[in-house]
Amino acid sequence: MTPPTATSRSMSTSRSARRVAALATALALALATALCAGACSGGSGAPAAAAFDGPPLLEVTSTPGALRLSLRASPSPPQRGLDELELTVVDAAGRPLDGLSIEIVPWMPAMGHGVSVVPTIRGLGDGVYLVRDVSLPMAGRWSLRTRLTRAVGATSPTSAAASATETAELGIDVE
Ligand SMILES: [Cu+2]
Repeated sequence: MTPPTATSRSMSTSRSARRVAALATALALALATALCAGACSGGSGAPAAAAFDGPPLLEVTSTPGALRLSLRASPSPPQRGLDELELTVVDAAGRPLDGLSIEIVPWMPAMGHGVSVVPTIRGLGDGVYLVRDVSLPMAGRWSLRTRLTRAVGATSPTSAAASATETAELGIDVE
């Protein structure tokens, strides 16, 4: 084995020096990013994902009773404006239900009005559905009128696949 020449040794030294400098730059950037995540608000980049920590705001059984729903909000408790909700749906045996077709209509019972914004709902798996653009423009009691439809399969070899609809009123207080 031939020892490295002086030239190649100095080249490799400057290469590793450059690597150290690059690493230091990367660390400085990472630190700045971490600090910014804690202190900056409304900066550029992707919006922070909503957090749905803690116990549900409410848990209800649907009508006629096939499903159990639990609801979390972000922010929690819900604030006036556009909110995000996380709806978890399981069957009577506690199994998560995916593939449901869900409709949610915000309604203010005391004043007899709804809203013009239609929430968007996306299944995330494990019976969890992300509900965005939930417009709650006034403080007070709201009812989220919810319809959940699922395919229940053909009842006989000659009949078409059927569906079953369950409903629920999710009452929430908006600050
Ligand atoms: Cu109102």
